[in-house]
Amino acid sequence: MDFISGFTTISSFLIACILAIGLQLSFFSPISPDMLEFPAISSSLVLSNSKLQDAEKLGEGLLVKPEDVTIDEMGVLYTATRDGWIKRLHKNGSWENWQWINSDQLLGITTAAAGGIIVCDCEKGLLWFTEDGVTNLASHVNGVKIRFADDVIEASDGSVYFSVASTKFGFHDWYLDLMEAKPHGQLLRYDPALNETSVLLGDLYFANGVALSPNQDYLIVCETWKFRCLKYWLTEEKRGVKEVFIDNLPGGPDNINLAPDGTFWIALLELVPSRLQYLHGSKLLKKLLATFPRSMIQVHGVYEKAMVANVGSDGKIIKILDDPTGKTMSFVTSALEFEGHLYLGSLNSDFIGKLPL
Ligand SMILES: [Ca+2]
Ligand SMILES: [Ca+2]
Repeated sequence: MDFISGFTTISSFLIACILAIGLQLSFFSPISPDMLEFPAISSSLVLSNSKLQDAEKLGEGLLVKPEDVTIDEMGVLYTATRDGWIKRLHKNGSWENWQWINSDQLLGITTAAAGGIIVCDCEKGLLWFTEDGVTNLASHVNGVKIRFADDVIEASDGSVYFSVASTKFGFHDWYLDLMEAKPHGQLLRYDPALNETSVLLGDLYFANGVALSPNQDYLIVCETWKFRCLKYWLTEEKRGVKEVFIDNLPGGPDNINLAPDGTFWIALLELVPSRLQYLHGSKLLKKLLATFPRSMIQVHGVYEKAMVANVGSDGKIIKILDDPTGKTMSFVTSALEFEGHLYLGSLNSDFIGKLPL
């Protein structure tokens, strides 16, 4: 009798556990995932050269996770850090705490023709910082609050193009958007003449870096979870046409910047270590993992290495620079070329990397 009642107790316990896990997965998982497909990468691209390990550390200890970098025509470098500061580096090598806002979510930045810089804030939308303070250029689109604005570029006609990485998840939950692998991203345009913001493209897989072509006939927007960047045409004849600019990138593209020679620099994220790729093939496993946020850190590999790609205007990779072990830098999110050097932003460093080219 004792044996039977013990067996019944264990069975009941196991059934309760299975039911609890089932309920957890069905009702409480924060994501409703799709499979994430990984591109076939040509083996020549995965050869490591460790070049990013030679980067010099600018402002080490002063900068909390500087995601993006921009340099104005006077050669002053700006970056936005997790403590809400817009900091700038003068030509004489001195750092200045220039402007502050109560936000730990300032991402992409660009210089503005009218002076100052335009900054993406994941909570407030699009901000314009000048010597006089800050102006909120765009906080809503189609009556909906803009969240997770990610990268921005200003065209010569005054239009400001910017990306929204995810309309579902916030900056601190970006990895949930990765696990869900659904297209919650957008490309937006702010029109300063009308003071209006409109959606140019929806259904993007984590819309991230935004750049303009040298003669501004098209825009590039990168889709991180698709390992690709798209062209969005701006000319009269082709306005609104969407094409693939580059795909099968050897990492998830983050910010993109036009280089002086008309090529582009794209920062690439190590989204998933190869040993964990199988996780993205199981919706059930993804649902389970997403209920334990701390375990997610093991699933993506952005803290393990850094990689940037130089890509021609024909969408072909020219060269790749990397730090395969994260010795000097990991989680590099932006690469900007200026006067023969590459300036590198990162969400896992306390400095800007500077590399002679
Ligand atoms: Ca930028
Ligand atoms: Ca970004």
